[in-house]
Amino acid sequence: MSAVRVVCAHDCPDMCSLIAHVENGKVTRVEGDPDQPYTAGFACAKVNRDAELVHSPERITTPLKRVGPKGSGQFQPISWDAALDEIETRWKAIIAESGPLALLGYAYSAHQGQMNRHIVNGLFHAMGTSRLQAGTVCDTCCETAWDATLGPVGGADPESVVDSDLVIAWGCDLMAVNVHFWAKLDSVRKKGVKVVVIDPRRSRTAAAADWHLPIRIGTDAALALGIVHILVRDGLCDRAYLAANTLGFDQWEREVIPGFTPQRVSEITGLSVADIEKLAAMYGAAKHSFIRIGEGMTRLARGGQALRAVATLPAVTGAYGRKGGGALLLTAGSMDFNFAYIRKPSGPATTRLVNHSLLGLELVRMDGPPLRSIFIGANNPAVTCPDAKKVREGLSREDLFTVVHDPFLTDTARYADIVLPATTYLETEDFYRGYGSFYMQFSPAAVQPQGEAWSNFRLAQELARRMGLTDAVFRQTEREILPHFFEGVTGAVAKVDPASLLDHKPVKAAPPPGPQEFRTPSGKLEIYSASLAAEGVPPMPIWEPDPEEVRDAARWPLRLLTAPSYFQPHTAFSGVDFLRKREGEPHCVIHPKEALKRNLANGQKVRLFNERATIGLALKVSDEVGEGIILVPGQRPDAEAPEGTVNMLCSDRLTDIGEGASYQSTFLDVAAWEAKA
Ligand SMILES: Nc1nc2c(c(=O)[nH]1)N[C@H]1C(S)=C(S)[C@@H](COP(=O)(O)OP(=O)(O)OC[C@H]3O[C@@H](n4cnc5c(=O)[nH]c(N)nc54)[C@H](O)[C@@H]3O)O[C@H]1N2
Ligand SMILES: Nc1nc2c(c(=O)[nH]1)N[C@H]1C(S)=C(S)[C@@H](COP(=O)(O)OP(=O)(O)OC[C@H]3O[C@@H](n4cnc5c(=O)[nH]c(N)nc54)[C@H](O)[C@@H]3O)O[C@H]1N2
Ligand code: SF4
Ligand SMILES: [Mo]
Repeated sequence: MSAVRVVCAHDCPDMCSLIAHVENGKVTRVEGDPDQPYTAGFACAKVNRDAELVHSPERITTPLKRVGPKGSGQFQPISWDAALDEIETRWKAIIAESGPLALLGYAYSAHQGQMNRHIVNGLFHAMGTSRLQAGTVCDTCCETAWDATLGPVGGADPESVVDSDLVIAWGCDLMAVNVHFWAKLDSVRKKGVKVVVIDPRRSRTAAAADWHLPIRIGTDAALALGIVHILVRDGLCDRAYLAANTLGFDQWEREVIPGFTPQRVSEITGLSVADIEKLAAMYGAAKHSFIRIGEGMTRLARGGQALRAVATLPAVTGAYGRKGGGALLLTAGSMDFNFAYIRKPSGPATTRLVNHSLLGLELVRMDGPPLRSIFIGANNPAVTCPDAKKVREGLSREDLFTVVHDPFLTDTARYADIVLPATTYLETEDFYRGYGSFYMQFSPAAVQPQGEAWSNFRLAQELARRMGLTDAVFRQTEREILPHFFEGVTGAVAKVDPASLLDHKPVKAAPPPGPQEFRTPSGKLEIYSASLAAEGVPPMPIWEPDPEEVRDAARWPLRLLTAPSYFQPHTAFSGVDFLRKREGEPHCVIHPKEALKRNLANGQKVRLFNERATIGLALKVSDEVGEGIILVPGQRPDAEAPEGTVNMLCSDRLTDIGEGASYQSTFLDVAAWEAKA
């Protein structure tokens, strides 16, 4: 029996250090590593079961070749050699006939190790194919909006929250997605510091906080502007900080802020004038306020404006300049590694891009050349992409040669011509850096690859060899690549010797304590953004009604709220039976009054429908959400639900900033399953 110090590779801001207990080549148990100060010796409820993920009986053990219609899931086992020979032959023929743009590489974040995450994209970069505009389903809206405001720089250190005097979880369900930050708040709250949650639903975090403001979906910019209105009115702005560190405050104060009176903000957000006043007074009185900004509130049509408005608040009170103050969206911007070494080896600097959200459309529409082959790794777009029906239509094309690399036979893999068995992270060596903390760590594999599984790393290197690529990164080991990540780096990371990471211990590399850095063109926090103005986006944070949303809201009585689920984040844990049961049947939640209107009862099977699709889920009736909302936690595979999956209802419309997915600009209705037309 041995205990191996590893890192959790799931897509999560915390980046826990873990101990994997191994016996006879099997992982028997995974637990938190007590030697990592931030993640502090505990793993979340999901990862506590990762031994069951690695050894799930549902894993694919050999390569598979399709023998039935696309989507049917009929496959027969083949050897790795046969699978790779077929891929090589088909790709070489397609490139000879149509050029490399006819191929699309599609890999994203399910393995957070920087080698296994990026080497697949590096392969397609070097091949000069069409490439994925990665992250649009997730964080490109909030990240681009943050960058337009503060520049490409990390936010506050989550560990600095011990010095805060007010904490706001703004659209962030900490207990689900950032549980170690939540744990940090224990000691802070003992000192009497209040935790406020701004979220349309009473999440577990909201229920456990000091105060929950159930804001209307998509109105956060208005609330932030209303707070600024009151801070200006009551003389609570830090004028010296604003003058020295921001751009455009005067114009914003003159042209935008006057329109956001408490009365108008109350009408927009659904919050009372008294609550808006109270929140602004609390925020104005606090000197070291910390806002943890979630991504959820930016996954809608005007999400970029919401992010910009909220991220500007700490500048108005000067909290960005003080210990324990500021805002945290992501930290990754301040850990400047040279990941281009693996992500962008040789190959053209620019190429044709495919947005995740438009995958279905582009598979059908793209021309000159059309897409003739797609490789999908570490992604389940048939479930997690908006307009999932269109994704499936695209993947159903008989003339599309589809390769899927995954540990499990996902809904996406069912459309593949060739399925390749992937390892899980506990079978890989890799280098990690957090996106919600400032730690880095080099992790060994806990066990050998199970069955015939190959890591992303091994597969990309073998495909590179077969396709005749000569970049060094496709021949080097993980340990040989590691020092290249540190080439030319600046800031705190530059002080770390990569060789010191080989003992597998976590290393912190936070920016030195001090005021929040801004990396915009002006070097200041840009309330007025010339780059947004040039793109035709309102250059100062503002809330405006969205005409398409207004139109759809008139047609459909409910608005979709989509939020991470506790035990089934996206689909990466759907191979763990215990966690599927723990999460329960795929379901939706509506307020008792909405249930009464439709004569629906708790636990019954319902259909959710709009102009795009009809899906079936179980119904939970609860005042966890207000009227006019239907909450669907997580995104679950079709087979687990009565019918379909939530993203079949969502449009592929892109957000105002960063071309992100707009799941929550979805309007629909619900009825008894039997009422199915
Ligand atoms: N358990 C678990 N952990 C996860 C994930 C998961 O699915 N489950 N996902 C992982 C991934 S891929 C990511 S990107 C990260 C981040 O995960 P995110 O998906 O960004 O999660 P949150 O930041 O919590 O944002 C969701 C919260 O925002 C609220 N919300 C939705 N709309 C609005 C709105 O208009 N206004 C306001 N104020 N709030 C709103 C929702 O009710 C919900 O509580 O977490 C990662 N960790
Ligand atoms: N309605 C709605 N949809 C959403 C969201 C939402 O809030 N609402 N959130 C969006 C967000 S934030 C994100 S990030 C996306 C996530 O969407 P996806 O990126 O599709 O994530 P998963 O569903 O977890 O699928 C990851 C797949 O990778 C596989 N995998 C795990 N480890 C490895 C590995 O090492 N190698 C390979 N090859 N495969 C591996 C898993 O088995 C799984 O099938 O979903 C988005 N979809
Ligand atoms: S909290 Fe996040 S990083 Fe930690 S074990 Fe769970 S999924 Fe992994
Ligand atoms: Mo994400």
